[in-house]
Amino acid sequence: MTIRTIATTPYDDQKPGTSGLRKRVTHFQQPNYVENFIQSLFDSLPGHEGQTLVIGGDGRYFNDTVIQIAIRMAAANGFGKVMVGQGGILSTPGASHIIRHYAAFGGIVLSASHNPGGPEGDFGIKYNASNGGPAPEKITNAVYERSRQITEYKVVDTPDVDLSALGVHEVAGMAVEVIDPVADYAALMETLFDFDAIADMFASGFRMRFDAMHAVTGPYAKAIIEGRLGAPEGTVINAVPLPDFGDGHPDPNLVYAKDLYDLLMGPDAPDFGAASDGDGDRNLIIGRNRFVTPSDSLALLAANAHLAPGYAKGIAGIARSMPTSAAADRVAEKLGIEMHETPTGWKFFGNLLDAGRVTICGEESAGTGSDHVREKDGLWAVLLWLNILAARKQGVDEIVREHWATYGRNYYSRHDYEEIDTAVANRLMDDLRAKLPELRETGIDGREIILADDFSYLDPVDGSTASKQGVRIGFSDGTRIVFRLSGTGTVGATLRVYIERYEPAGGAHDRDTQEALSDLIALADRIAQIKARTERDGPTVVT
Ligand code: G16
Repeated sequence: MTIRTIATTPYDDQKPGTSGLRKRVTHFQQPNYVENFIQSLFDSLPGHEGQTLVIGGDGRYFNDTVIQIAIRMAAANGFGKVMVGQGGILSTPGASHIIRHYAAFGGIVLSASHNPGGPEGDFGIKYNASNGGPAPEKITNAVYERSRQITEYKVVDTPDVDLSALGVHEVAGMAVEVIDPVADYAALMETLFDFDAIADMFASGFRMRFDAMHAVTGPYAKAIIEGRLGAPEGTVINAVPLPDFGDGHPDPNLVYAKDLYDLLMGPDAPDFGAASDGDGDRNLIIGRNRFVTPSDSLALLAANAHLAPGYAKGIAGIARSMPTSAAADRVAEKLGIEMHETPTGWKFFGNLLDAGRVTICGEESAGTGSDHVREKDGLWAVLLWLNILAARKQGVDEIVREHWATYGRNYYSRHDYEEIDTAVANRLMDDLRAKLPELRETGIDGREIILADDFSYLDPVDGSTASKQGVRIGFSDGTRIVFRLSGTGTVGATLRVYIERYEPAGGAHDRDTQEALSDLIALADRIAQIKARTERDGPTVVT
């Protein structure tokens, strides 16, 4: 089989964001756009020849086309083997596990996460390294530099590989193994959690609904929750991954999973509701009459992890992204373990996990995970919750209240202003940065400001740094407002405003969140002039 070298010209916008390269499908469909990016990636991975590459995606529109391109280019670029999920399916945590389990060189995961799919929707390509985690900035920066200079790419001319059945194929001398996307992952979960105790709970009438949102978690949740744990059929809904996610928005939050929320708040609510996103790394947790914020969920999972067999010996430490509430910090303090605050992006947890300094990580953006893989893991979070419910024999609401009674409550909300003009957004952030010295000096409304900076991170493991990671304004009572621009949007800019107030143990823990934060929300607008500058009446999404 001859390797063809095709001439190409660079694109100037292939800079990976918070999690890989994400753009509209139509953008990816430009001539050689996909090929340029994949070749730039392979060119930035010294030593890949003869090695194993894992490929899979969340099943969204264009997944199948790009998988075939990636296989042909992997063969032309000298990889020894490709492992690909049956039907092209691999969840993000599933891919992370496969890379680690089979000691692969790395993996390509095709997903735009929770963004909508379909011909007019979004697509994405990200690379995970041999530890199973998202490529660190050292690699993504190299890929971007390469993409600006690329002049040719390599490919072999072969027919599409049949991905519909398990088995091994050969493409120009390279083995392509089509693997079961679920089996290894399900086996891993069984080593971490007390499946017998959870199965007993279901057998005694515990009711749950899991909404897979027509995305990648469907087959995983069906096999584990209904299959191995014996939950009644119908517990997992929207379980077949569809290229356009059933025309939905596979983002498990209170806006896009409103039906689930309404069910859990309604008269015949099941005991537990959960959902995951497009590629299976995010989670939504709702108990009967109790939504659990991702920040609280991280704290609760960390505080109770020892109840699951995989964490019975305790956890080494916790890490959270900077905008995530400080609820987990209080748990780490009580447990006497390390606590780390990192920039937004799961890639920043990798070194801490590899070094064994933290066991559990989490983010306000509905992601929690542990050292079992190097990605956040939606189903893992759901299973740990189920394990805790089975062990404590209490409902979600009761567990959450007890947690607040012990540690205090961090009222927390995120307000997103989506698709605003990029120049307006950048100016807003620049002006905010310029104001910080004055705010530090004078405070605001008679309140003392103890922290006003643009977050920088020094990785304690490899000494790398990341700057301009979000503006933080903190008050002495634990109140905090954070402003940053999203790194995952595909059109314009998204401004995220994170608002947090701490109410100590013994305080009022039953207030409505938006009401409890209303003065801070108004203050955030005054500080950054959001409404005036964006010409919006309010945020697009409140979570
Ligand atoms: C990705 C990253 C997360 C990050 C989230 C939101 O998640 O992996 O670490 O918290 O994006 O990022 P941003 O605030 O920059 O939009 P996912 O689930 O989209 O891959």
